[in-house]
Amino acid sequence: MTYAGGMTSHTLYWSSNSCSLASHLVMQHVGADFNAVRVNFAKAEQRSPQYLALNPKGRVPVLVTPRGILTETPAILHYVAQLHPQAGLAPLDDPFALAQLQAFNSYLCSTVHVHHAHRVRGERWSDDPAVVEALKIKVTQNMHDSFAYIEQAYLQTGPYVMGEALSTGDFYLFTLSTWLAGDGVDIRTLPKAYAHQQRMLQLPAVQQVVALHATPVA
Ligand SMILES: N[C@@H](CCC(=O)N[C@@H](CS)C(=O)NCC(=O)O)C(=O)O
Repeated sequence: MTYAGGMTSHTLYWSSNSCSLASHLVMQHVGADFNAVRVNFAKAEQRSPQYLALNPKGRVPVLVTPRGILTETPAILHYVAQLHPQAGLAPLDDPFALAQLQAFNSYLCSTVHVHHAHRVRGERWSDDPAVVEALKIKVTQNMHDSFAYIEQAYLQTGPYVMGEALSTGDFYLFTLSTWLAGDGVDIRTLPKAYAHQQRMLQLPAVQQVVALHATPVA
């Protein structure tokens, strides 16, 4: 990981197989001018003194902006949508629809992501190896049920989370859908979520960033 100097442009810190994919996808899709810095989790770079000086949370994503850093995926997604209104990734002039989108992104962040973390980050909740193992027990069920809820509540009327309009929520949902196989959920058993994932994979920005995230760490 090489640290970006200066604060004159936007720099996204990302890691493969992480929620930072959502921010990366949205920034690429809107054509944002930004630098991208890969953080190597295998080397625990997110816990290095240099990284903790940037983000004391020790997590990705981090977006370095001219006014300071931003963390938390929903905040970054909304910031990018606001800076690039022409991309139409959020209903910026409709308070209710915007609140609906914020609710969706908050659900992914505070609930679905946390279900997944019980499989891969159990040590956050306990130092006891038996407890860490036990925390994995309901991951498959919880991830399945969350995506089944999303299908029923969001993917009934249109191909996208917000119906006919592509939004930040679609890139975020796509990101979490890439975790399902590892969490023991076959996405093909969730036909609307599967169709959504396949539709998102048609977008050039998704293809480019997914390919980048799949490259081995140097
Ligand atoms: N609520 C945060 C969660 C950030 C987060 O947990 N990121 C994970 C990757 S998905 C991470 O950096 N994990 C590193 C670690 O736990 O050491 C967000 O949505 O941005």
